Amino acid sequence: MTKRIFSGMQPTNRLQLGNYLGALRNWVKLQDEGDNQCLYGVMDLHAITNGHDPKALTEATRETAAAYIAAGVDPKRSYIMAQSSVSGHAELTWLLSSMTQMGKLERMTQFKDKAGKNAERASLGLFAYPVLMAADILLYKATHVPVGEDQKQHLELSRDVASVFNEKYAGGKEYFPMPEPYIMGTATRVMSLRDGTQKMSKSAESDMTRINLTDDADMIAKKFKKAKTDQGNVPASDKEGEGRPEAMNLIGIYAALSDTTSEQVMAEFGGQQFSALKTALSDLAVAQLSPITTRMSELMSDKAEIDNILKAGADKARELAAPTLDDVYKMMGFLR
Ligand code: AQP
Repeated sequence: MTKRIFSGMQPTNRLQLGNYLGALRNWVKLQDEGDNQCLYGVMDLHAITNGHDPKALTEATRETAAAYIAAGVDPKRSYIMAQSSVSGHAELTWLLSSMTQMGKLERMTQFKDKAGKNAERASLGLFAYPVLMAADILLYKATHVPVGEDQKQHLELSRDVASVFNEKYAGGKEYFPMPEPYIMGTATRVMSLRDGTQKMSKSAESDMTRINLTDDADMIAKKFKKAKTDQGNVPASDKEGEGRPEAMNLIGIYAALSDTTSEQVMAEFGGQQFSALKTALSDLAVAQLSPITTRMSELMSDKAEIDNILKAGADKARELAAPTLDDVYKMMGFLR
């Protein structure tokens, strides 16, 4: 069976190493696997829910698309589009929002995390984020969604919304397939370089917490050199690494970049000073990321070309989505 895969990233800032190791490089593998049909959106509608700068959004949208392509997503085989250019995302969100209970949205931990103590001031968009995500997936009848740990709860809500629709408007038939989480064997959770208990994030305030896909070799070396560690040496086992999140994070990043396991990294570096691991890590990161960085900057030098790629992707995506949106309107009783 052909798997239809949907995923995306928010153009909230420049992509960081966690986006690459946890998602992007897996997308490329999925594109190259079997006869998967992959759609990778630049999720600009999601990106405005926490306040945004219009110019920065435009640039980040292009740069995110450039990162996808530079990392190996092929716009000829996979769909790459800006979410906002396919109006079905927003339309379906409205239709689905009327069958999503507030109580379910209130239980979403990401809303609680992102809204923080100031939930009263958070936007309706941030609260409704999971409904937009459900629409993103269902609009294309995606069967599989590569997700990180933090998105599992949202995917569960998408499944819930799909079954409510199927029950209410499709007479219990599976009009929307239940989207399955696609957990990649190599899925990695990359943590901040300054605090091993926080995930590396492109919108975290300090740039020193993350490696950006646009960082040059010197910057990568500087960030790893300054990465927080502890007084001890590199742990040689999980037991030695207990309660040492920063140390285990560097080991995890090394393992992910070198396609090995943390155990192998600990066998190689265990007992040595952190400086040895940090130097090796910088070299490895530079070797893996610099071709992507170079390609991104080539792509960004021709913005019209990126815009064309996004436009072509949106045209294809719109075509794919149109019959579903039309069905949904009709099934819900709208005159078409
Ligand atoms: N640190 C991470 N480790 C592993 N995977 C990660 N992802 C993000 N950070 C890490 C994965 O990247 C994809 C895109 O994420 P997103 O842009 O939708 O937003 P996010 O997950 O909230 O990522 P950021 O970088 O933290 O963005 P901001 O700062 O805007 O919130 C997802 O598949 C995610 O799992």
